[in-house]
Amino acid sequence: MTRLLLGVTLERVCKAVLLLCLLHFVIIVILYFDVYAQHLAFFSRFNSRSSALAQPSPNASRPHGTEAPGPSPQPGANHSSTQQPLPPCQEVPPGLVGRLLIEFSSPMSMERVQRENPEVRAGGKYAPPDCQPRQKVAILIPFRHREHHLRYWLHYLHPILRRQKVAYSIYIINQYGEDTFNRAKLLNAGFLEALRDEADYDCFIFSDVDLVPMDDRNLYRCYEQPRHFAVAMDKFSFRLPYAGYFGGVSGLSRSQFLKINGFPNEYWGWGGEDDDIFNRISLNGMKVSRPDSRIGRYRMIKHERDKHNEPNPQRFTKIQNTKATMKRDGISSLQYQLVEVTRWPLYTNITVDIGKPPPRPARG
Ligand code: BGN
Repeated sequence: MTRLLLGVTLERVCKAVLLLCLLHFVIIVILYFDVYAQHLAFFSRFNSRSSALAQPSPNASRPHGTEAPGPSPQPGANHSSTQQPLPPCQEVPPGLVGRLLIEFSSPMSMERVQRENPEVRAGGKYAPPDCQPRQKVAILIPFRHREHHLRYWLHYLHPILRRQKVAYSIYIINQYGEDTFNRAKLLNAGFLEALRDEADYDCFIFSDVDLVPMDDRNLYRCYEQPRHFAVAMDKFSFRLPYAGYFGGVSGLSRSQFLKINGFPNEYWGWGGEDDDIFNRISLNGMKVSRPDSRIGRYRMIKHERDKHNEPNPQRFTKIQNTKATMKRDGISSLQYQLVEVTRWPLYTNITVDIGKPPPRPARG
């Protein structure tokens, strides 16, 4: 009797083990085909992306006064409408790496940057393929004759921004001609031109072309309060040079920017415009927010002082008068001519004629 019972139990155990083995085998077969399919998809994507190097896209140039090209596809637009909607991107992106090694001694070419960033769409646009980004960010870089810096900036920033899981576009706001440089006026023009390109940006980040973040936890997006990102630059021994410093890299949401009437148009040459922006923020009841100085670290690419960007001797008196000037001087009074828009593979180049400083009143 006991033998019979033992036999039956043994038979059941054997059957169960056999069933488990079968199940295991089926799972392995399914997984194998899944990985194989992913491989195929990866290679076909790689092949289709690696064509067409360093050319602006056709019909990209837009001459003086003509209409902006139509809006580009929205974030996640490559995700077909029959598929499930993407989940929202996580508040803290999971793929960040923290501290980064940044150096500017090895040579850099646009072809290399392009080859290493096949995910970036024409005009320097990107949206995460696997989640719905929380913000759509326009990154504006005031520019003239700094191609060498731009190559490094793009080389480092595209991968960082991808890891940060935002939808973004890079706009180079190039000052036409050789008159005195005007950083803040270029950024005002960039704000309007970015919105003419795509009307739904939530956030505008204003970055100098020679500043590269050393930590990808410094998230390029907008916050409850206007953001100052470049809080610990190598040239200032990784400290704020003074409490009200707002230079280098900053970010304002569309409503924060409009609340301060944009940036001043009347700072020609180097210095003071960032202090005026800081004053505008405080005078409008906002408070600058900043990352921790261990995270907001930056390397600056060393360079000679630019021609036609001498220190502005009027800056000392100008920054005393922000309260009186900000209502009349800003995005509301901005005048400029659009010269050309070109969509390059890694950025959109917008050349604007912002004029020249008014003649100084004669002395005596
Ligand atoms: C400040 C400049 C800023 C500049 C920083 C850092 C002025 C205004 C008169 C005091 N401000 O002194 O524009 O970003 O240095 O270089 O010069």
